[in-house]
Amino acid sequence: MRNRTVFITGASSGIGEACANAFAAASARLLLAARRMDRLDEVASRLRTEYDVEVHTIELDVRDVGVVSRVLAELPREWSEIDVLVNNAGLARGFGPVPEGDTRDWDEMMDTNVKGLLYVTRAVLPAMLARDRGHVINISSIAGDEVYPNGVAYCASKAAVDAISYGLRMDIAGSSVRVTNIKPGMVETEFSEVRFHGDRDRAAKVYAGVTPLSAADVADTVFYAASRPPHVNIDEIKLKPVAQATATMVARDSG
Ligand code: NDP
Ligand code: 8X3
Repeated sequence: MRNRTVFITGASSGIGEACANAFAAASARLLLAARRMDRLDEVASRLRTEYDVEVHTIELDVRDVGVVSRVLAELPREWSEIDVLVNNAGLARGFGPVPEGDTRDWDEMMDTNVKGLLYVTRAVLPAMLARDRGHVINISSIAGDEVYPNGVAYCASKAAVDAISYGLRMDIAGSSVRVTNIKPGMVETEFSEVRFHGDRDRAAKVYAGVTPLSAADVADTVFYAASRPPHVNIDEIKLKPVAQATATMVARDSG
C-alpha cells in the first residue's frame, strides 16, 4: 500500500478513523474527509507522528453535491489520483416505528448514506476509470439485508448501499476498478450516540454484556479487501461479533 492514495470519508471517528490507522500503518498516503475539522486534524496529526505518512484533510459534508463535486475537482494535483475510496461516512438517526418516524431523521440518513455515497463515487470514479485502476469500498451494514423493527429507514439506506455496490460492478465491468461491499454488525463507535441524538446512557446499553466488534476489526477487513492482488475482487464481506446471531439476536452476559 506504500504511496497509494486512500480517500476515506467520515474519518473523524469510529470505523473511518480506524481505516485511516490501518492504511497509515501500511504507509499509504491519506486523504481524509469529514465535517468536524477539529477532530479530523487531530487524527491527521497523530497519523503523521505515529506513521510518518502524508495526510491531507478536507472539510466535506457528503450531502452537499455542489461542495462534493467542487472540493474533489479542486484537489491539489498531488492528491488527485485516488487509488482507494472508502465510502464510510454515514449514520443512523432515530429509533422507532415508521408511523411515528421523524422525517428529518429519514432525510438525514438517505441524504448521507445513499445520496452522499453516490455523489462522492460520481466525483471520484471517472479518474479511476481513466487510469483503469482503483478500488471503491462501501461501508454498508448487516442492516442492509437483516431488516429490524424501529430501524427501517436506516436498513433501507444500507439496502441501497448493497444495491449500489452490486450494480456498480456491472456499470464498470470491463475496467480494472474493483468494488467491495463491507457489512459489519454491531461495532462500538459513536454510532449509537448519534442514533440516540446524544443520549450516552442509552448508547452504552447497546454494547452492555457483549464484546462488540471494534472499529479496528472492521478496518482490518477493509484493508484485507484492498490488499488482495489486482485481479481479485472481494465482492462482499459480512462480519459480526460472535455473540450476535442476527441484527436483533444478541447473547448478553447478565453479570
Ligand atoms: P461514527 O459516528 O463514529 O462515525 C461516523 C463518521 O461519519 C464520522 O466521521 C462523521 O464525521 C461522518 N459523517 C456523518 N455524516 C457525515 C456527512 N454528512 N458528511 C461527511 N461525513 C459525515 O460511526 P461509525 O464509525 O460506526 O460509522 C461509520 C459507518 O459504518 C457508517 O456508514 C455506519 O452506517 C457504518 N456501520 C456502523 C456500524 C456500527 O455498529 N457502528 C455497523 C455497520 C455499519 P463528522 O461528523 O465529523 O462529519
Ligand atoms: C449498524 C449495525 O445492527 O445497528 O449498521 O444496524 S445495526
